[in-house]
Amino acid sequence: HNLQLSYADRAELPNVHPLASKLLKIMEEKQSNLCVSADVTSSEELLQLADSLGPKICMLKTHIDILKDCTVAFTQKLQALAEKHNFLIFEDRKFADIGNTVKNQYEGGLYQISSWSHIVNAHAVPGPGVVKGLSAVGKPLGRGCLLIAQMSSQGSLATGEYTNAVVKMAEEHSDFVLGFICGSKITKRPEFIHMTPGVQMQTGGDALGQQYATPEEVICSKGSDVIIVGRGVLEAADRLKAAETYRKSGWDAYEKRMGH
Ligand code: BMP
Repeated sequence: HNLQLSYADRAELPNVHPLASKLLKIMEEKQSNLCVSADVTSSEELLQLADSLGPKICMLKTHIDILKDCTVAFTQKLQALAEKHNFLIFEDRKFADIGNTVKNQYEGGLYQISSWSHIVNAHAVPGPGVVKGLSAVGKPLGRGCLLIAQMSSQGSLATGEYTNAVVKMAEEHSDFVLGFICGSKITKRPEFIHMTPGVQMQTGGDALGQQYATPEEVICSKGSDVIIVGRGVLEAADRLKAAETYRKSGWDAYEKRMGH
């Protein structure tokens, strides 16, 4: 019956991660459980997307390493847009190495991800050291992390016992881990955020193993919290209109789940 707790209620839970609380409040305020996956290759285009879609989204997901022209000025402008439109930035880096290495990858290199991204994610496959390494960098900065518990792609190995072990790892590091990448609700603890990629209005997939569910299925039937939409928005003739369609569809599914 935790499904009945509203986003706003969950934001006030005593053990909620501060960033999860912030996200839940943004979602309630903007009536949006939509995270747009800004998978474009030009930083100018990404900034334009962030500025135009900003009012519709609770979060913007990036793959910084697919940009052909990333600069420090770009990440500063992106942060300013996140402030302006009140959304969080999630760099989908999928860290997956020993603690000492991910620490360096998170803080340094070309992208200095910890300096601009509120949220990152990690595979649990290396064991808890990956979370400890990321936490050493991110926690002092007030950052948070999602663990990849399931994947949307066909033939994913992240299932069953693996998924259960990821949930346990998150519970043991809830000072830094605020939720999951997953296909459905995988823990009853309402402090954790469930975020689901592989979302389009039409089910089906792409030629490389991606599999899609609808916003209604993901939020209402599967009990997830946030829909992550890339090409459903990016390949639309009118991206702003498409983003509004996904926002409304995700929000209506949430209202339905709440019994409103
Ligand atoms: P699209 O909606 O265009 O299929 O894009 C999905 C986005 O979510 C991509 O950026 C992809 O890297 C990411 N993603 C995914 O599709 N499935 C997962 O299990 C995890 C992901 O991060």
